[in-house]
Amino acid sequence: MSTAYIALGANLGDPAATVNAAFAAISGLPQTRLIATSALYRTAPVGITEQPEFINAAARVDTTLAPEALLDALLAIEQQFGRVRELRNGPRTLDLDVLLYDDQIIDTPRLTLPHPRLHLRAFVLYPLADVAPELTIPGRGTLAAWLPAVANQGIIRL
Ligand code: PH2
Ligand code: MG
Ligand code: MG
Repeated sequence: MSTAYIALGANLGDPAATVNAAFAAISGLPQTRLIATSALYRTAPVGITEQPEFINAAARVDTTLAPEALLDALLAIEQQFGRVRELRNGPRTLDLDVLLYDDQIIDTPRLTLPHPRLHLRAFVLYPLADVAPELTIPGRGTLAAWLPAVANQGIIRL
């Protein structure tokens, strides 16, 4: 059994309802148990700033799906929620990213773990701290040590 952390993000439609429904969809994945869910956060868009605010959250799962199989399962959930890929980093009904899978370091065309920007983004770190306050990010030290640097990024815990 492995432990993985998943980031959830949405900023089209009813993002809070979508994120809650996505938690339920994740809990229904095969070979996977949903262990913990974070609070929902309202966050300022990072990257393309001219788009609606996001709702972000995180989940911890225990799974026997391999990393890329977990990724495929999450992309299928994105599809169920009507994700259309247009603009990179643009608005989306649902984004599900694998953040960490055990302490594995993976760099394939489809999947980079740990997620390369996770330690720089309040919208990832704060939800992740809810489900894994003691987390160490492989190659980057503790999650707690990165939090102060991103505290000014515009994030509200709902
Ligand atoms: N996702 C992005 C780009 N920018 N900004 C916020 N606040 N939340 C996100 O989930 C997000 C973003 C690309 O995945
Ligand atoms: Mg993303
Ligand atoms: Mg994504």
